[in-house]
Amino acid sequence: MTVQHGRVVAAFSRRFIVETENGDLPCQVKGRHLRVVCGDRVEFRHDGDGGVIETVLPRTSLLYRSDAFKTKAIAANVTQLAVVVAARPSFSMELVQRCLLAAEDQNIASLLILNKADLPETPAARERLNLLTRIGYPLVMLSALSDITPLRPALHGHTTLLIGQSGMGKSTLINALFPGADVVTAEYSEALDSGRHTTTHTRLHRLDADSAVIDSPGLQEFALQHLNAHALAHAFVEFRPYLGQCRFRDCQHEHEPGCRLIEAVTAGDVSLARLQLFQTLRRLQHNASQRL
Ligand SMILES: Nc1nc2c(ncn2[C@@H]2O[C@H](COP(=O)(O)OP(=O)(O)OP(=O)(O)O)[C@@H](O)[C@H]2O)c(=O)[nH]1
Ligand SMILES: [Mg+2]
Ligand SMILES: [Zn+2]
Repeated sequence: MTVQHGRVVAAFSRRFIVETENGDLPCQVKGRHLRVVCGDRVEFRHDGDGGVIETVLPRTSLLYRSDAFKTKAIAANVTQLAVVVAARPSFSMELVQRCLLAAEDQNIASLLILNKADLPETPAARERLNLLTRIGYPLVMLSALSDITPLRPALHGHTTLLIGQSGMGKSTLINALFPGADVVTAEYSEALDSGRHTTTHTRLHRLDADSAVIDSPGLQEFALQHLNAHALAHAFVEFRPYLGQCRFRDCQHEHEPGCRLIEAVTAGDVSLARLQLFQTLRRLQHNASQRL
């Protein structure tokens, strides 16, 4: 059997579904060391009713989150991250920003989706996002239950990963985009169990030859231990013009004299909330690296 090319559309622990020229094929992986992630482009061979993945082709990006103990790959070859939020249940601005920082580190474009625009609390949620729209992140406001046309142009030509807390409506968006997908969605009930999420696997859905959208399980945390202080600072896009300009080469942007970032905050060109988030994350990162 000859080697064929395909794309991994779903990854379970050791089983995968690969999109091939002739439809979806259940696959296993050859050997124990090959790490395969949803979105990977692979070489596989047919084997009985299924296939065996033999090679993972070079990735253009690998999005992962980590803590001090482990890293967990979410998806490969993503070209755009869409962070989905809604007015209800309430969302964490810090979590949204952590997702954006991870994307910046991988040079992945990002966009914000404010879903459930039908909810009366939406203007207040929109206001909270000003911190990010002000520095250039595009925002699409829509209601997945009624009309997703505002999102379509943003998806064209991209592999877009939908990410966000549970209950924001990621799977509802998938169902609106892919009428045949029939993904399970559910009312989010904090009273029932705050740790619950409806989607349990990452899944790639093909929109057209050049575009795909990936659904992922709701996030409760998104650690960034894999970013060192330098990478972290560069992931704050609006910091970039000031980096390397401080008086001290090893400036931590805390209270050093001649810190260009602190000056930018004083001048109102960088928001204090963003510098504070940087400082919080840098300290977390520093403490974790001391422990290892
Ligand atoms: N009012 C309103 N409700 C919505 C909208 N979109 C989704 N919902 C509801 O929000 C709830 C959660 O939707 P899901 O699509 O399951 O959320 P999810 O982000 O996929 O959640 P996880 O899979 O747990 O991460 C469901 O009850 C949806 O019907 C919307 O535009 N307006
Ligand atoms: Mg879901
Ligand atoms: Zn500085």
